[in-house]
Amino acid sequence: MKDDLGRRFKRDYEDALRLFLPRRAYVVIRIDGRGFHKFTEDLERPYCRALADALDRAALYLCQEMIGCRFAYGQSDEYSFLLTDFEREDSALWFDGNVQKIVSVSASLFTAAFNRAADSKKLAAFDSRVMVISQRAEVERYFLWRQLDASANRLNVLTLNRTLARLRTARASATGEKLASLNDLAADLITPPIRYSKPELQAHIAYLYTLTNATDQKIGRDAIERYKVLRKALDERIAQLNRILGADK
Ligand SMILES: Nc1nc2c(ncn2[C@@H]2O[C@H](COP(=O)(O)OP(=O)(O)OP(=O)(O)O)[C@@H](O)[C@H]2O)c(=O)[nH]1
Ligand SMILES: [Mg+2]
Repeated sequence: MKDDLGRRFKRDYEDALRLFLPRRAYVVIRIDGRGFHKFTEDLERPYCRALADALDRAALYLCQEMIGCRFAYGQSDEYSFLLTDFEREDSALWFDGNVQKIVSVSASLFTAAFNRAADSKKLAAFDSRVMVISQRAEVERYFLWRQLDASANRLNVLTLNRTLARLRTARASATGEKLASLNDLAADLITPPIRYSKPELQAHIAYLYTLTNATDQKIGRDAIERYKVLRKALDERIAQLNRILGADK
């Protein structure tokens, strides 16, 4: 009777949602800190070495626990892992590709290891998602996308915001020729809040940022080229601002 009940529950409920990954494909697992805007509010920004170290330790631990893990890349509050199961005829796939096992165990192992490594009174939690990518070139683009998210746009947006804040403060007290130079620079940097105005550097950077943050967009090398152009333009404006105001402290 007890065994019948168990079999029935397994068959009718548990097995109904038991999903398996296809074999011999690239598997990417991404772990992401839950509500880390809150968890990191007292940490150094934009980059906290201790946080990165704890994430690295958790990632190393998870790499060792997962079967077939080949590569990992982390930035901000996230880590992505690449798993493969096609090197040999008998290569295994972690948990035989059982999706619920993979996402729940990866999240819990990473969470446990991170909390052990982090010197924090707060308890951190991480979510996990798994995806299957059939083409190698798409896997490369995936990691490029996460890398771009880290290095290019965060830096661009942070630098841009800082520059705009400096410009705003300086314009509030400047007069005469200095004010005129600052106004010229502002016109070049800021899109005026009127319809049909020519989008200036701020709008271009904001656009690239939304593009690389939209998870359904594929990011290719053109986005990286675009970043380089925008970064150069932004650096030129910063140099101009420094000539007017003196170097930023
Ligand atoms: N101070 C500080 N904050 C960081 C650092 N790295 C990442 N963060 C913060 O971590 C957060 C990561 O953002 P998201 O993953 O998009 O958002 P989240 O608040 O974690 O929300 P969910 O992931 O949706 O649960 C951002 O708020 C970053 O500012 C760091 O080195 N220092
Ligand atoms: Mg997060």
